[in-house]
Amino acid sequence: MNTSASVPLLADAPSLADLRALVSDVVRSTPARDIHTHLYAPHFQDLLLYGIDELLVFHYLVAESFRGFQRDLSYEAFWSLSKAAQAELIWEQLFIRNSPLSEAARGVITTLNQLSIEPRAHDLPALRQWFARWNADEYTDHCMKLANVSRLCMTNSPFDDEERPAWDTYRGDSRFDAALRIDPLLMDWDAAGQQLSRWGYQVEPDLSGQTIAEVRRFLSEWTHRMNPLFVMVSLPPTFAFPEHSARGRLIAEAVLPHCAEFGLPFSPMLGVKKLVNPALRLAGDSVGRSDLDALINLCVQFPENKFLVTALARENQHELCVLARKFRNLHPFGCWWFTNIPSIIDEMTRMRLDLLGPTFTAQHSDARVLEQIIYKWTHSREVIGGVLADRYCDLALAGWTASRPEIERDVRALFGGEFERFCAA
Ligand code: RAT
Ligand code: ZN
Repeated sequence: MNTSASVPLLADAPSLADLRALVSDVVRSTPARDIHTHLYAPHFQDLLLYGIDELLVFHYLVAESFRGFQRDLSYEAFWSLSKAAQAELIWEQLFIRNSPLSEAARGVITTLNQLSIEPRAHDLPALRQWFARWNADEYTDHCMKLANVSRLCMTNSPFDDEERPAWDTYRGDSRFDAALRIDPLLMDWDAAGQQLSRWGYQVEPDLSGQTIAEVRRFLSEWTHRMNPLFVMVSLPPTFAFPEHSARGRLIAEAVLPHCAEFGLPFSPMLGVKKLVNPALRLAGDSVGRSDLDALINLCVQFPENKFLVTALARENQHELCVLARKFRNLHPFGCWWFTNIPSIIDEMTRMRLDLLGPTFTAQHSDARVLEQIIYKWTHSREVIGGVLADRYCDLALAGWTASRPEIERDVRALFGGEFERFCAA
């Protein structure tokens, strides 16, 4: 922010300090639509995770704990422990032996604090008792209120054996949206095709015959069942398009025509290197730079489709913004996973505002445990609020003082409004 600029503020304009306070208030009080989480509506029962043990065994914290665990604790020994025992080890490692300075560790403290729990005043058994008194339905409302989140989008996989049967009896939940996740279909066609055959679809390993039509029938049936906001997949840094592969053909001939027919965005999440350390299981994935030419080709070759995109590599963020300037069927969203840390949220939000104005979705939580929406949105709002305050101050110094309704409009756009406009287009 350039506070020493010589352009005077208008006489009746708020001071820069007042403007900062106003922006911060708007960012805190504007509800966010959380467009990507791994949370489930209470109907899905045990799939909705909450409580102190779940918070502590979050895979981000597992990865961090292993850096400090004694060498004689093998990965397998850790995984063979009960969840409570794993949580105790992580608590000891990240909160007692060290200060919880990392983003994910601080997140546990922010969460407890906003739940009105003094973390140092309790041991884990006492904390467990506190969480055990809630029922899932009321607790969902409570956490959404504390996080100031208006809706949560789930990640829904027809290939998940635990989740699939629950759809038979699900009648919707006004707090939750669905997203149709199809990683197995695109990343492991051999196995997914066999599964589709077992479910009665006429598919062939080489995609011949009725295969494409049958994959579309599968997608249509699940789209009717789930009523998803979009169709999503996470892809490796090596993803290319077009591509002579089952994945390339399935995207071009089944997934994108399906999305166009139902008016759904396709959401490639780019840049995950799966299981670079398989022993860490869910915590073992890493990041790599993607070649965004694949995205250019998708946007050019499928102008009737909409692409809702996030990238994992910091190095891809600038190019993604530039591409969004070129293609209005491309909507960047969120600071995903390893980029969901204050230093990078700050950098990405500034860059996106510089290049796109308020025409992107600033953040999603990626929460896997219900209470995480509290810290993820609190921390993100702190950073995004600071970036926006700088920006409105710079604008005021340039001669345009935004009013409260204008700031509210812009923040609503960044917290879900632009996403809704993009989906409706
Ligand atoms: O951020 C995460 O929790 C990751 O493990 C992934 O789930 C990622 O967000 C994804 O959706 O693939
Ligand atoms: Zn995710």
